[in-house]
Amino acid sequence: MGTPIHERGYTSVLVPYVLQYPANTLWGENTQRKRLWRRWNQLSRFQRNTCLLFMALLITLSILFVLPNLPSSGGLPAPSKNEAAAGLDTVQGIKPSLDYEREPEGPPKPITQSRPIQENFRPLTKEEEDHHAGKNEDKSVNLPRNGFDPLNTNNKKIIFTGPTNDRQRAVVEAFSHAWKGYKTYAWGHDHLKPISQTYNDWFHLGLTIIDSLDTMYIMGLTDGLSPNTFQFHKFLFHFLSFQMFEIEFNEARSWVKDSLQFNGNRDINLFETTIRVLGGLLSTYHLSGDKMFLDKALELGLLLLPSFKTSSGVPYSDVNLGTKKAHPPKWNADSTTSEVTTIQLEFRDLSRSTGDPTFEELSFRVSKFIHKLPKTEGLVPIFINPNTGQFRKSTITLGARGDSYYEYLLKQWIQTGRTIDFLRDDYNASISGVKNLLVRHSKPNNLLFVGELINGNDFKAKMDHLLCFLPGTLALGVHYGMPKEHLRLAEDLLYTCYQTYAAQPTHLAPEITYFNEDESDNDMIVKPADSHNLLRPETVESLWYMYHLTGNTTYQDWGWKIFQAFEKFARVENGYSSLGNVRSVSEIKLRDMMESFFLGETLKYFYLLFSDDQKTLSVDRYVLNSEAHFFPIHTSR
Ligand code: DMJ
Repeated sequence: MGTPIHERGYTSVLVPYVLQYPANTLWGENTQRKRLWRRWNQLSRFQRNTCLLFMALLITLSILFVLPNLPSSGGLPAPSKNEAAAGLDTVQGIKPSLDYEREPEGPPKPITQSRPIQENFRPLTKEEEDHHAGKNEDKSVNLPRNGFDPLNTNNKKIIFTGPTNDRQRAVVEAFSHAWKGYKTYAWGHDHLKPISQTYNDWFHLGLTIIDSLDTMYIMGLTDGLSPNTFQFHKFLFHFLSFQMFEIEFNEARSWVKDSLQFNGNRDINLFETTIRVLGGLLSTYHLSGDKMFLDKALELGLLLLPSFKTSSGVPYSDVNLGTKKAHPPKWNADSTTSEVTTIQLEFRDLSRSTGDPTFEELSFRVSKFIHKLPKTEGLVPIFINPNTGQFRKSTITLGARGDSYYEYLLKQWIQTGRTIDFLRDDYNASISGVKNLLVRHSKPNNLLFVGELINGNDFKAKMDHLLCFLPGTLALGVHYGMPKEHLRLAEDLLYTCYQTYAAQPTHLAPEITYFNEDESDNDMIVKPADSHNLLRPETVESLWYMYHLTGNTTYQDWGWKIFQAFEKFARVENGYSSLGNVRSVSEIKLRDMMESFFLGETLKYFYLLFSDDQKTLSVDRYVLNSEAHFFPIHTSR
């Protein structure tokens, strides 16, 4: 069902009554034509002139914008069949009907494969086989000094024409709803608090705007008069329906250009700022080709460099933008392992995009340093001291504080054209460690889960929602030639991740789930203190990777169920809110917070998951950072 236009945040323009008739009634019948003519004559001269002015403006704009976009002049792609059938409604959101139902109870069912899952995994090239056989040596980093890798063709601007099906349109509508709330109550601040109609600031960097830039770009929310992004059919649609243009991307761009400031006496977290802000700016630069975003990224990158001034080279967690000094967090002398190892994709990309090797050299030194430290079957503790450079005896987990260490081993290897062998080897060793030490099965339904080693020793059957990034990363690895058995692990684990949603009455997952290994009725246990949902992306992220790489539409259907649950329980009048309790539909206890990653990641992954086009943003062309921002894959180390 279509959403009424007045609910969608457009500004209506008052027009003479005569122009408010639907077009087909207006021009259809003879009698109506006469009536129209009579009404026209009843208008004052001013009203008639205003109408004529509108027509003249329309004709002028048509000439200006239609001609350059005709196919012969290499114009923009024509709207797809679906768009045309939907009446040019690529920006007209459709609110999903909430046919939400509780997932039936019962033992896990195997995924219905639409085709054998391995079919989509391409065979390795000779060069890749040599790498996997360890035939190529690891040589020192060799950066192209002129910025872009000459063999990489991914720096061209891409034009996105908007959603092509109802599920995607529903996601865009959700984005527009969230954006409208953010704009109204939190513009320029980090996060929206949609219930209290105010904002939250963490680093004072407008996190939601920057995290959302490439989402808006990919969703085609780029209408307006910018010659770079103008799409005539959307313009005409808006013009004829007397609405102002939706120009989300352009207004965000203006804010970044004119209002984003990286100064002031305030601490920012190196990791969070890198994945959200540096990542968001660089990704938008690569997709849009707009150098302003690269300039801003460079400005920020330079301010982050003091973090690396430690005796080991392992960075401190925080840096002060005013004093330009870095330091550990107040509560801990150590840095977090996943944080210091989840900045390399972004820093390398900044180096290669600007031609300044400093960023890549400093950040990659951390990876090389950690590569040499002793590990437990490839697994690492969650804390590391930046002064001694040694791990502190602490928990081993692929959940909070451990997760993206493993993710970036694989993704750095892919980003550098699969040329740096120790990254691949450490990744493979860690997945073997996961299988040997952390994978177990619950009772009574045999759900596969990945637990933790407390203090590096004691197994705990606890799994963070954050860990649900792992099926996607495993599938990506198999696509690039990692052992095929990793895919079975990915399938089983993603099934469990989905069950953490489906088992709850809200169909939304809690932050942490415990698994039962003894005889009991329930495989999963959720403690009251862990029963919140922060609108996190990880399960949807893995659903996208698995659909993207296997073509199995079951993953889309699971994603749609989750999306509907967000619509039903997290959507509020002014945006989306995290929930305090997913275990009860009557007591969800809204927490009044919409984190930037809901727009930057969760809605983006939904949009990608439901996309009819899995080629333009393929994992063969881009590697996505930990915050779902896109980086081109290079062909050299
Ligand atoms: C995001 O900021 C990133 O995905 C990060 O890697 C982990 N946490 C949040 C989302 O849950």
